[in-house]
Amino acid sequence: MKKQYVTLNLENINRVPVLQHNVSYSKSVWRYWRQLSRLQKNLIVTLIFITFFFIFYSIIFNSQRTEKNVEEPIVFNVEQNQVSPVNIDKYNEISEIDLNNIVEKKLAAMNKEQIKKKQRTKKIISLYWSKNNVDTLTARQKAVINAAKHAWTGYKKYAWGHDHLRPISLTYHDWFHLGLTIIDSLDTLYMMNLTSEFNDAKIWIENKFSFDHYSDDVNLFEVTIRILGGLLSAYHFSHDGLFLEKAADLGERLLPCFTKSPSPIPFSDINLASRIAHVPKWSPDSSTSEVTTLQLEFRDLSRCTKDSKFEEVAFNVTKHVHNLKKPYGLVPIFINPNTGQFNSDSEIKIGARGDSYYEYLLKQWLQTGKTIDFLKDDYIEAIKGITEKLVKVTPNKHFVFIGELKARSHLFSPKMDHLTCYLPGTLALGVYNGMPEEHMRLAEQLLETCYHMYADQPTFLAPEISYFNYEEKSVGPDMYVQQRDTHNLLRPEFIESLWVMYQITGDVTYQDWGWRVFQAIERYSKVANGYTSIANVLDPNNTKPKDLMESFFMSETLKYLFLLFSSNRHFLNLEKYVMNSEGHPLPIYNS
Ligand code: DMJ
Repeated sequence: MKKQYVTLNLENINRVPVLQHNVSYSKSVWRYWRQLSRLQKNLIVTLIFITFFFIFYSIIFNSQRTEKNVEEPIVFNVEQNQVSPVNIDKYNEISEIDLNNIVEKKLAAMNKEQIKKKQRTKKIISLYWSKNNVDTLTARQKAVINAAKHAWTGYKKYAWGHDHLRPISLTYHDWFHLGLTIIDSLDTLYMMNLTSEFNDAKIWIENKFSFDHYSDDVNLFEVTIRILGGLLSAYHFSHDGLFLEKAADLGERLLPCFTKSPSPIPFSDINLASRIAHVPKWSPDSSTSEVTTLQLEFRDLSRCTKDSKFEEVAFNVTKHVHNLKKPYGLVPIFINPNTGQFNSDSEIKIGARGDSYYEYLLKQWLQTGKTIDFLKDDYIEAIKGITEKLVKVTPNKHFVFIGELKARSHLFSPKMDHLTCYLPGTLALGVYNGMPEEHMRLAEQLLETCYHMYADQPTFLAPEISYFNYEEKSVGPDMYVQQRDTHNLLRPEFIESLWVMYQITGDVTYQDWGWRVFQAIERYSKVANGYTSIANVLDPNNTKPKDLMESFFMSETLKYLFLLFSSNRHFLNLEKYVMNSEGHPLPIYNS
């Protein structure tokens, strides 16, 4: 059948009456205007002029504000599907309590489903940012947040609930089967205001994180600094009891390491389900840095739970080591839990297995409000020992570096682990808190050497270990890398020291150094689904990705970069918090 169309002339239907209406309307306005007196006319013209002026002014003013915001963004709540973006400028002058009230009002205006979602979010957003530490994000911080989101997205997609992401094979790696990356990331996500990610982590902890399911042996030190430390700092930031509950459960399960040992030195390994503690499979000894790097976390757990047993057992270790004879105030890197004595055949070093003994002397002293004198004395003596026995300078480039004393002979070895680069930050923190001024000079010199560990490689990424030629007549380069040490695990120590130095001195050079390292990470370690350690820092065209993203990349490296790039260098106040060895902030107490 043929279709028939009817054409309606809409133009004619509509136009005529509208036109007529407009004409008659404008005629009546004109008539009315002519009837007005001159004064009335002048008044109306002036009013119209003023109105136009205000409209024009407000358009210009708003456009300037928008431009300003583009330069220095003030959007803090990066995640869109949470409580609407927190405008830091707006909250600059209001107290923490006011901020809570604002969030309360927003919650009240939401529908039930939204409220259900937000109640988990509420605590997260409303507690961290307060009048004193509120800040605006810099462009560099935004870049770090993007990196954290990228790392987290890959982890969530391919390794959720497992310890580490393998970002190239798109699978996971388990060490303790404890979801290490989730818990190690909590406070970093919190500080970055990545609330949706934080909530996902929290829900996992609530529903899946139960030690009864784990039958594996774990390392006391690693689990303490990563899991206990991570849970406790998440608890302090969010005030959410879930984290403390899990921390206390873990603390109880770790206790047999101490209580079953015949000496105050704990066993290094434990089965979290059976609670059987033992020495490591490969040695009768525990690592000295490991047994002396538990105290911040166990003390904090005691203070939070009001149960002193955690603090007591951990502090007994420190007191015991204090009473042992230490060559030059320095500690051999192995100690036996059965005898309670150092293994005198072991090396003395500030890198692996020695490092955080020195760090926790200072930090325990700070955590307890500078009230325990022997910690300060042991620290000062140790730094003196380091300066006299381990610090040397290369002849040409004048690199100040820290070497090691070999096992048995105690002969000097010019080998410096990247791990040692935490020391400049610790030294600076000490000076800031009244330790001898000369420590600062050493801190600056060491930090510069650490910078060269990065800057002198074609990838701008540091190797795991660097060696130095320090003899006057030596012909080789001042600093060099051995083939077996060319890997970079995205470790945090250098960045950590940069942050502390920047916070204390305000010297922006440290920010610029950090930025260069971050750019190198973006260039050589970023892959489509996360970040990877690389095996070769010596060749930009052949970095040999190792397909592993360690949990400390989120807990420390990215967190310290984020803090380093803040325009408010006291964003995280070092007078209120002390960072544990895994970058988890814990509060400072009076005693
Ligand atoms: C982290 O797990 C901690 O910083 C630890 O104290 C030393 N090693 C790694 C990072 O390099």
